[in-house]
Amino acid sequence: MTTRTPLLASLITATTLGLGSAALTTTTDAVAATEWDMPTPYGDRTFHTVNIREFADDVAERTNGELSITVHSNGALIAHPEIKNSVRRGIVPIGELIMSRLANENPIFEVDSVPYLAANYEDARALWEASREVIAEELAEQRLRLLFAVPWPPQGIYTQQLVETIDDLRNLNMRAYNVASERFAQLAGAVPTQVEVPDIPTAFSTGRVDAMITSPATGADTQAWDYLSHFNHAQLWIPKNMVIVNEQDFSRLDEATQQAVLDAAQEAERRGWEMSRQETEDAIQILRDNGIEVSEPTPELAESLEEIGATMTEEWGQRAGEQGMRILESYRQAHQ
Ligand code: PCA
Repeated sequence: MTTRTPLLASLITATTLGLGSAALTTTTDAVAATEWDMPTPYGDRTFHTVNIREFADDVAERTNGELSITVHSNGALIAHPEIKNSVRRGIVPIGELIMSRLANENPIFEVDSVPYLAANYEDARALWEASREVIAEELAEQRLRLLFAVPWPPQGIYTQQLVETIDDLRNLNMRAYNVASERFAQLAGAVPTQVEVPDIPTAFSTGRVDAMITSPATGADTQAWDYLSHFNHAQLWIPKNMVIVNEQDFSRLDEATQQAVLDAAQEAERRGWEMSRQETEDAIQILRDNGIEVSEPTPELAESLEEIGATMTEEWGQRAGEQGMRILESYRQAHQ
């Protein structure tokens, strides 16, 4: 053989390596396997990502490989702010994002980020059950199907010094990730800056921020001990990530495959809630082991945090309107 076209050359190489056979046989199969790319915003260490990879494996298994989902973590394929619209437009069929990122579209998406409305797992579960339908309906209007949602551990405050009163947060540059964490920083007299998780280490090392609100999980995943010394386990709220799928892509799957996705999603949600609880304890221990001082709010700080919570609850209520009231009403009923 003398010359080959590059395409032919790569085809021959692929076939020699045994990579070509699958591609060649699928053309003769009755149904070709479907491949989905799935962008997610957080890194591989994060339990959400671990859970989503298990979800993808589960889907492959339940469908005998008819639907194969490739997870692209850490915002590598699509950055967090673009994930929702990319799924809506069908650029990718499926993706993960934090629900409260959509607060600017509709305040119901940030009901899980109102301080102290549901700050332990039982309440967070009850709030999710009270809000799931309204949130799913809202997404359905954009031809998006909500598959599952999994909470982060409760949110606390990371700083470079001990925080005993709210005044200790004054004028700090505080990293935020949604409208609620931004508003919280403002009400605490700090200066909020939005930073995505993959950018946290750089934001601290360049001095752009010197404090943050997040979970023990994200603190441990981003090795907070490299640039912070204190974690206050204030348990402000329990935000959730959600996995959404483009309805048109979903409807193109045959019925059995659709059902397999729904079953795997239900299982991922159950598993994810358990992982999250476990992660709270594990991550706090990791923080301690690496020299972070972990404390609970002093009575004085707790009082100020509750005041901020009351203000934010009122503000949310004013914004959230009829849909918000529907959620609060069924949440209250679940509490009785
Ligand atoms: N980690 C994500 C969202 C909430 C959390 O615990 C973050 O810090 O952006």
